[in-house]
Amino acid sequence: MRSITRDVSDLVNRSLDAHVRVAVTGLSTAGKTAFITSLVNQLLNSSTHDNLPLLNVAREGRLIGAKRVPQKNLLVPRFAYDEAMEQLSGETPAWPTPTRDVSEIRLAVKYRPKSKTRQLLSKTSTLHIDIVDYPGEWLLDLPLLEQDYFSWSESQLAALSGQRSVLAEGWLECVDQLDLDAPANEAKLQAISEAYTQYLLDCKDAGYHWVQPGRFVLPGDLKGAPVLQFFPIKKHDLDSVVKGSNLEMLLSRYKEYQTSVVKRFYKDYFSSFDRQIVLVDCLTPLNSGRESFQDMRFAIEQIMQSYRYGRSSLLSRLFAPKIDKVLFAATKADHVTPEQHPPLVSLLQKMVHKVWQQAAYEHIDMQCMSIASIEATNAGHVYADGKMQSVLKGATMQGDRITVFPGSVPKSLPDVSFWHENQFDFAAFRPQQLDDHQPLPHIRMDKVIDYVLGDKLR
Ligand SMILES: Nc1nc2c(ncn2[C@@H]2O[C@H](COP(=O)(O)OP(=O)(O)OP(=O)(O)O)[C@@H](O)[C@H]2O)c(=O)[nH]1
Ligand SMILES: [Mg+2]
Repeated sequence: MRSITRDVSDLVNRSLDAHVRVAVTGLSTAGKTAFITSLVNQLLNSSTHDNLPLLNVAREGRLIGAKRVPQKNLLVPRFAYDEAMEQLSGETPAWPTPTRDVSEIRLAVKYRPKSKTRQLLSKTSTLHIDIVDYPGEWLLDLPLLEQDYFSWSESQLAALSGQRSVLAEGWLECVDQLDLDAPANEAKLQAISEAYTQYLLDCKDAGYHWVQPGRFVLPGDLKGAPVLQFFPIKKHDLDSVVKGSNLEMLLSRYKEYQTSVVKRFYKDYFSSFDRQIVLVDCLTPLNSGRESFQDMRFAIEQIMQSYRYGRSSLLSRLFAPKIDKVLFAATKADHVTPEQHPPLVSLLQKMVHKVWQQAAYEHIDMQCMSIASIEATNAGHVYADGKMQSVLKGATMQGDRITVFPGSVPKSLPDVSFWHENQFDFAAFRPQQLDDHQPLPHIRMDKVIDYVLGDKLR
């Protein structure tokens, strides 16, 4: 009899258990690896520490604990949590190594349900969470699906202004020398593609964020594959493509890129996500100046196109997207003093405003927050020039202790005069030394978890 009761209870339990796929993205160095490391660390520590006061399920005493479980998707590399923690907790704490590809990790979170009906069915429930890390650069490729090779080439050439045009000189010269109608020469096409890829990498190094095609700079497992060997060309007549020519090969590679790289990503990954976190580092571009900031803003606008899926949108025509909540988080908030956090959120809101309105219309819930996944500084006050001044204390990457006021964050999109008048100096900090078995110090990770997962933990 008892075993039947247990069987029934197991069955009910299983049907109550839920599963959610949370995707984390952002342009490179936005803070994805630090964020996921902290997210996992906070949940794993939730049973033994009071580290998530703003998370309702924890505050209400219903959160039992979390553990790691083997991921279900065996084709995707594992997120390197242990390696990241090892680096952060070393004698000289270091930031986790930059990553280049998609990866994932799975957690099981056990909790006591809140609703009376659910309580009657089972005392505890488990939420399985897949957390997926993928480069935001891949989302910059969405417009490629609606462009043919010639219009894409045109858009690439049209973007060659400012420093980009200087960086592009090398590959443009190679393209000039290529006879598009000559028989296909794979070695030649490879050499020009390499020069073009180098130009894209140089753009990234120069602080540009809108760098497309995204896979050229972050190829993942496609490194060296011919599908990444094409480049924009100057005008050519569409009707006169010679069979077996260089042009024909370029056209077919572009098509293959659209189908097996861009479309495949949206169909295989993007379509499986339930919730999306987009991390944005607003502070580094503010540090780097106007061109870098404008470019980042443009890239974020492009990224947001992937969340505009009205019924007639490109993505809805490809598959049924199911992301119903998107969180935009301004990362590294510990780089500025606490009273700068509201302007930082306001700045991010202004950046995403246009698409936000549209998303609300399509019933996708969006939020903006400022966070520090791993807090590397301590905020305090000093008395200077006859008044109290808000400051940050931390260690530089070289390990020197410093006390600084890094500057004010503009609460709306900065105009031209702003760049003349303001001096930003957001220094990079080394992670703080961790006390044994203490969770990673953070700012508002609990608020993030509550927004993204709170409704699944009721
Ligand atoms: N102070 C502070 N710095 C951070 C925080 N998160 C990230 N950083 C800094 O930003 C750098 C990049 O963070 P990552 O987490 O590696 O960023 P990513 O988006 O995974 O970058 P890629 O893997 O290169 O795409 C780190 O090396 C840190 O220097 C944070 O919460 N606080
Ligand atoms: Mg990373």
